[in-house]
Amino acid sequence: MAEFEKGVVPKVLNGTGLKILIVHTRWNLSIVDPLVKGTIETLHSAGVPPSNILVRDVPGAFELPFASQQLLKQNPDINACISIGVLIKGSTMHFEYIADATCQGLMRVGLDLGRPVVLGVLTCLTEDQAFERAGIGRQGHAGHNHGIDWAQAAVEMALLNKK
Ligand code: RBF
Repeated sequence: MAEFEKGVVPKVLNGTGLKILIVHTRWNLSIVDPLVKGTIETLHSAGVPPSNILVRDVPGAFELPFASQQLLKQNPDINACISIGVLIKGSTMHFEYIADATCQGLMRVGLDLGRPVVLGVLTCLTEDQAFERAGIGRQGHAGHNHGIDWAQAAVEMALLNKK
C-alpha cells in the first residue's frame, strides 16, 4: 500500500456494463497519448469492454468542457466522461486562464448534467513534470501514469451515480 500513500488508494471496482466517454486534446499529444492509453488499459482491467469506450478528440484544453457537455448530451447512455489534456506553463498568462476556465467548466458540466466528469487535465510548470505524470519521465524517473487514477475515478463515480 505504501506506493499509494500520496495518491489514490484504489478500490476493486467492477465496471462491467458501464459506458465511458474519453475526450482528449490534440495539444501536447505526445504526453496526452500515453495518458489516454493508461486510462483505457485501466478501464479494461476494471471490466469495461473496448466497445463501451467512446474516444473523441478536440484541439485544446479550452475546448474540453464544451465537447464533454455536447457528447454527454448526445449520448445519454454514457455513465461517465474522462476529459484529458495537458497544460504546460508558458511565458504569458495563458496557462492560468485556460487552466482555470477548463477546470471550472468541467466541474460545471458534471454538476449541470448530473453525470460524473473526471478532471484528467495536468497543469504543469515544465514538460518534465508532465512526462512524469504520464509515466514517461526521463532519466530513470518514469513516474506514474495518472490515466490509471482517472479511469478508476470514472468507474467509481459511474457506479455511485447508478445506485
Ligand atoms: N491547449 C492545451 O491543451 N495545452 C496547452 O498547453 C495550451 N497552451 C496554449 C498556449 C497559448 C498561448 C494558446 C493561444 C493556446 C494554448 N492552448 C493549449 C490551446 C487552447 O486550449 C485552445 O485550444 C485554443 O485557445 C483555442 O480555443
